[in-house]
Amino acid sequence: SAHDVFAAVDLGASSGRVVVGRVGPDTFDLTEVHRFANRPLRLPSGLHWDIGGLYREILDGLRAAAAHGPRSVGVDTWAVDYGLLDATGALLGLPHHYRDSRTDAVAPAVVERVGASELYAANGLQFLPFNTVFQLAAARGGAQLAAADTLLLIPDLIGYWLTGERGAEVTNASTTGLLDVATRRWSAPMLAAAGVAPSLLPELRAPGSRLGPLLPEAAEQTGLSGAEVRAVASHDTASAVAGIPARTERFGYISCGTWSLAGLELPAPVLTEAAREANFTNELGVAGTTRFLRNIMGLWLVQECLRDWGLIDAALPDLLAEAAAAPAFASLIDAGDARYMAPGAMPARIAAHLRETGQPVPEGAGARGALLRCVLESLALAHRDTLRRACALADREIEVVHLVGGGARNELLCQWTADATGLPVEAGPVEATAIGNIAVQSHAPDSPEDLAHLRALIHRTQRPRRYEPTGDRASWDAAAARLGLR
Ligand code: LFR
Repeated sequence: SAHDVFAAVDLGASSGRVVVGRVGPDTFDLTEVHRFANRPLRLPSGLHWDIGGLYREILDGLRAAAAHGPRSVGVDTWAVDYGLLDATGALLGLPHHYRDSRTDAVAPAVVERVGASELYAANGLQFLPFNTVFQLAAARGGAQLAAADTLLLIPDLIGYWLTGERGAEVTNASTTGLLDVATRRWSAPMLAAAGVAPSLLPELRAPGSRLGPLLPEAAEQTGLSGAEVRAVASHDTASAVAGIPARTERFGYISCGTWSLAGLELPAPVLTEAAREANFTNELGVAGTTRFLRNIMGLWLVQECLRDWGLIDAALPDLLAEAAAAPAFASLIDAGDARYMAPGAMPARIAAHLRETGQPVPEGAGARGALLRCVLESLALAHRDTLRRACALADREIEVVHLVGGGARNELLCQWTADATGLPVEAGPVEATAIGNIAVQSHAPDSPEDLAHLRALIHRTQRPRRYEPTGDRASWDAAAARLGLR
């Protein structure tokens, strides 16, 4: 037929959704059939994902998708986290959340033991305390790891429950720290650094490869008997980058949701000492590309302020209006700072940072709006700094910034990112991740030309909104200088 139908399961750190895509030569229509909250579980054993609850929501979503007759299903989620299976295939305990604190002391100890340069040469990753290699080092000696037969990253775990097939999709595997950045195979030295046996890791598989049909119980619970499951770019950020509606190679991107992932798409990794010192990561993208980027705290800062204030997302528009009216550049924070990683008491943590640095803490009427302004201006400055550094490190120039994900809805953030970078920002699609997920199922891009062709279709059907830089350049330069940023 002229159109094919696909289903995307996209789990983010704060919400999940199931989206149906109708794709044809000039069509790329999305229908969200199910959306649900993702609320972590805090237990005596630490911060965990409620993986059973999430899986039930996925089955419900796939049941809603079944009415549209998808030919295949793909699953993407956040990176690095995993479940452990015993020899019978049963899950051993609840997966830990990457924001759990158990790696806080272990990660620096592993870096100390192995050497930061050695780690970077092997896996090309930015230092994040939650990289899988550090999580495994923290789990070492525990009963679950001792009993484990197979480690599955979250999207691969869901794929296993749906199909019975085990594997490790390579874009997501590239975030673990266990993949060799040069060979794109599991790295024996990195496995040794984590202290795990090579047999724990399943075979790698490429985005676009087939897992198989649904198991009888999954088919029965979803009504999806005809569909098969395909590996997509199962790292959500890899899907989001695939879904960027770029029309030039000279683009930078910000995948802006819970995190802001800012950087460049490159043909090969950049493994210089300067890139390591600037803490840039080389993660794998579709069609053999490298995602050269850095993690910035992102909308997590906003989400955690709202949560602390007992407000829901619906309260945001009023607060954003207050932020727009608050004085510019009154107080600024480093939105790349790992001190904001853990959940809880976000406004107090920001206030403490402002006090330490001798900046005014917003008070009285309009204080929340002013704090939000501080956060959003600081994010725009972090976007600018990260993109400028990426260009310098990779020796590239860009002419446009694509901002995709939930942050594309935030007009202040988009405009300020344009103003701060001095570049036009093309904002949207909000659902770039689901689009990239579906696009890998429909187009299986495996060359830069395929990718450009796909992005042209996405641009025609999901037109981004353009923000021209209009702000006062000198004041953004001065604000960046205050934080010691580029
Ligand atoms: C974004 C993301 C980032 C990764 C972080 C933790 O959702 O996948 O790319 O660094 O979550 O997994």
